[in-house]
Amino acid sequence: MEILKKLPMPDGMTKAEIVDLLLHEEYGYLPEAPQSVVAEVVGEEKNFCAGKATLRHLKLHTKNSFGDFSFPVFYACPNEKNEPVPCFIHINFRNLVPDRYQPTEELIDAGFAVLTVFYKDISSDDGDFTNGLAGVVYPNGKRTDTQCGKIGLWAWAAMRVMDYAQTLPEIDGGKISVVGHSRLGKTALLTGMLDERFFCAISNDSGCSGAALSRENDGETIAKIYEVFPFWFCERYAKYANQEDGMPFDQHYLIAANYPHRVYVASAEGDAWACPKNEYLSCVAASSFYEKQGKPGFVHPPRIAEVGECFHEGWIAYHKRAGTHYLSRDDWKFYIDYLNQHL
Ligand code: GTR
Repeated sequence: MEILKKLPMPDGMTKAEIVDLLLHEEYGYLPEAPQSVVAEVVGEEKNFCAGKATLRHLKLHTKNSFGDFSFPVFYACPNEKNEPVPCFIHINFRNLVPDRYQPTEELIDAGFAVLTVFYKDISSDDGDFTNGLAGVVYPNGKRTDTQCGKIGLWAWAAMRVMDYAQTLPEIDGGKISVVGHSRLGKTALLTGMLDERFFCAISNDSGCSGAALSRENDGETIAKIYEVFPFWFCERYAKYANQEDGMPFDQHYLIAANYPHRVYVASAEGDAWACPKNEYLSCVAASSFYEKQGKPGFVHPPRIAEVGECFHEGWIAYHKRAGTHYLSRDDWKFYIDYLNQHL
């Protein structure tokens, strides 16, 4: 816990200042919000999950000042409901429903709807900025050093799914959470920071440049992530490689800037690359920002979490499960428990 004394703290800053710092230095500025978002139903299965749900294949058409962009979305919603249901927006690694990272029938059984966006339908996971949304935003495939990388583009799409979710009468617009795993957990936290409509942003094993503090990280470092995945971030982020100690922020700023809604960080014990200790300490360090605004922050014991523990009392929540890097049913159970406790 010694590291906590060495961290810069966002407590004297406004949320807008934190957002600007993180966009300018790490993720880059996103394209502006669209003028309109219209959904086209491409396919429908009314008896999905033994008749418990309806699954729709949608195409979301966005009209923007920089150009139009359309992308597919899957939407599964319980058929039986007495009132508008809570919902997940899941930014996923595959365009499958269900998927090993998305146990859709269990989510339906728990009373949740789920909207899924496949990240590569937005733009490829590489340094090519000429395809998908990147190709529309960056017509010659070139960015300035503060324009966003792929994480920002994926987050932009998740917000468009949120725009659509807000129009659905069967969904409770105040009970929508965004969730993603690993690089898409980083994306979920960025989405949560930029979009105050969410109930909770959920980061599953997001690690370096996601939930985990960069200072004294035992797993992935900024130098390592930027060497392999420079296109996830804005180009200015490069200058922090091996310069963590002098950084004017750390990843707890991203957790803190999820205020005014809730934020959930999950770690896996066997996921050393994501540094579970630093994911936990980031929650600890972000707590005072929430507390200053009069919300309970991270309610936790004065030590590092043990395997199997969850801390679900505060507006910052955390669990550490056994096993490796994965978005498992065990993680979803923890999320559903937390949301049911507070929704
Ligand atoms: C790794 C990367 C991590 C994490 C992971 C993933 O290779 O170094 O930061 O994002 O990929 O997204 O699965």
